[in-house]
Amino acid sequence: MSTEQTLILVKPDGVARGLSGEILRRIEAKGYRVTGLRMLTPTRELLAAHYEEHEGKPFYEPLIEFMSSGPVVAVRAEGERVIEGFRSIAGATDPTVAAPGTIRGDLGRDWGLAVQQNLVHGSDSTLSAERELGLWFS
Ligand code: DAT
Ligand code: MG
Repeated sequence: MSTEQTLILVKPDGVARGLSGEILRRIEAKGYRVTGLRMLTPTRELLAAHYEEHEGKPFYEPLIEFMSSGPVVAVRAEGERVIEGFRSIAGATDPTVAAPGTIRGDLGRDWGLAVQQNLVHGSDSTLSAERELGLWFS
């Protein structure tokens, strides 16, 4: 009915663990189309804009630190309801309780750190998808 685009990030933990291919595989196996792909180590400026909603939260600094610690893979994916659909295959934010079958549930766990290293980011609404795609794929 309405084709959407979303921003997906394979976070530094996912890239470092060699899981980029597996995560891209799951996106494509679900039937979504990858329409943009880039690898970069994000600046703090880019991450501050990306995570502006979390500024001031206790995990904010560790989050920026972690996300700028190495390369990420930024993915623009397209499909019907892809925003909701990718959040569903990503699983819950906390990888310890993310359902088996999801990316975070199958491949992630708690590493005892101040920030949850949970392998992927996915936009959570049409508004944030538009905003985030503008930041990462301008
Ligand atoms: P999501 O990535 O599922 O959209 P979010 O937007 O609420 O979750 O948070 C952004 C990231 O910040 C999340 O992927 C991991 C980290 N984070 C969120 N809540 C946290 C918490 N309570 N403790 C540690 N890290 C957290
Ligand atoms: Mg979020």
